[in-house]
Amino acid sequence: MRRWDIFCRVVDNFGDIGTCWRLAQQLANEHRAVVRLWVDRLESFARLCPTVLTDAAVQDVDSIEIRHWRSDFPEVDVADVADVVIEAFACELPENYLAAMTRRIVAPVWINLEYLSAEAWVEDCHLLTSPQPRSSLTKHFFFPGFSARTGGLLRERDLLKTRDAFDSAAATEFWSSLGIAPQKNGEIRVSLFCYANTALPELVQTWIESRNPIVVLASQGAATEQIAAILEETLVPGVSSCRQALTVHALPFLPQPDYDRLLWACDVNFVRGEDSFVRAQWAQRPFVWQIYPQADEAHLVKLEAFLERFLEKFDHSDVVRRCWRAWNGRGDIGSAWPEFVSNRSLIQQHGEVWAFQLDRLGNLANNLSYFACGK
Ligand code: TRH
Repeated sequence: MRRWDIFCRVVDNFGDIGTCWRLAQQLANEHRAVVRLWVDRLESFARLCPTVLTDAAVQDVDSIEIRHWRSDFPEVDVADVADVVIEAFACELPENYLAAMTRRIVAPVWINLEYLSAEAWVEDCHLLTSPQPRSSLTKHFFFPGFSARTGGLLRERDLLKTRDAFDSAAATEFWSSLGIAPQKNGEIRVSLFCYANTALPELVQTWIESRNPIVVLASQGAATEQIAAILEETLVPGVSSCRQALTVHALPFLPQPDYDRLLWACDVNFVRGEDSFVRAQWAQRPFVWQIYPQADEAHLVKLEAFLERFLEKFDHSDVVRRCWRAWNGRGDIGSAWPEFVSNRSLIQQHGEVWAFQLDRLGNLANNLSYFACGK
């Protein structure tokens, strides 16, 4: 099972390519797999991996072959089909590639890698198969998740070791690379990566009036744009903006490894979507999740499903629940935030226990590789 093709369509935002890129690297680095990553929008990819060229049909980055997935997908020779084919997030394989898969003497292992959810039904659907009526192919559904009956979460072999080695000297060096002063005593550093969020104006006001100095590292895009509108200021990377207790630094879009470091260096992380949400759990710092909004508020069910699992063994669960719900449009962030931040050391301890539990489940790339080898 040496050759893997991963197909990724960027629906919107960065989570699809962020996840596929991490998976590709882990398979190549830790499983000696020969990986090709097919991506339709190279511009999105280049934001989190600046060495990616946006105009190359084929390029190698970190020993992974990146192919631009264009709508006019060429004819595929049967010898060019990989042993394992990952269709990320039900992106639908190109017709020509699918046709070549059916012509292979040994059928490739075809896996649909699904979105992450903590809901109970995921355990019943993980590894379900879908035999294809017009060919000998079978599609397998592979669900990431938070229990041993799912595929687990992406985590590189050395991630926790690297994170533990990230000490205050490394943090100071990291801040300096961003042109930001080291953290002062008593100051609380908060990273902010979010979607449009109606709770943000009230949260910003709470930060302005806070007793402790609050330094906010706002990600490029919705976070920076909304804070700029709230403060009625222009926010650009390299220039900070202060209002009483609050200092805001607008960040550039960071390369993915630096985004991880940001999560390790901050006291509290506001994350969103899927991949930053997972990385915040491995960072083991208190975090607040804005879930990707869906029609009919289906996302709120997913939010509660995660809270249920995450907080099952935490005595101060209400503090987290109130803050997360308020951040997702259900409740008052102005009262929930002070309570959350003053309990942050307990929340952090809980996060460490949680990450330890997750770690014992193995990880998604290993589980995928093990599954593919067994087919
Ligand atoms: O960008 P997202 O909102 O992606 C979302 C979710 O994945 C959602 O489930 C999906 O349906 C939707 O896209 C289409 O949030 P996410 O998942 O956290 O992905 C962001 C990626 O960008 C992640 O890999 C971290 C990376 N990143 C950087 O590399 N640098 C940065 O500066 C920032 C802010 C993020």
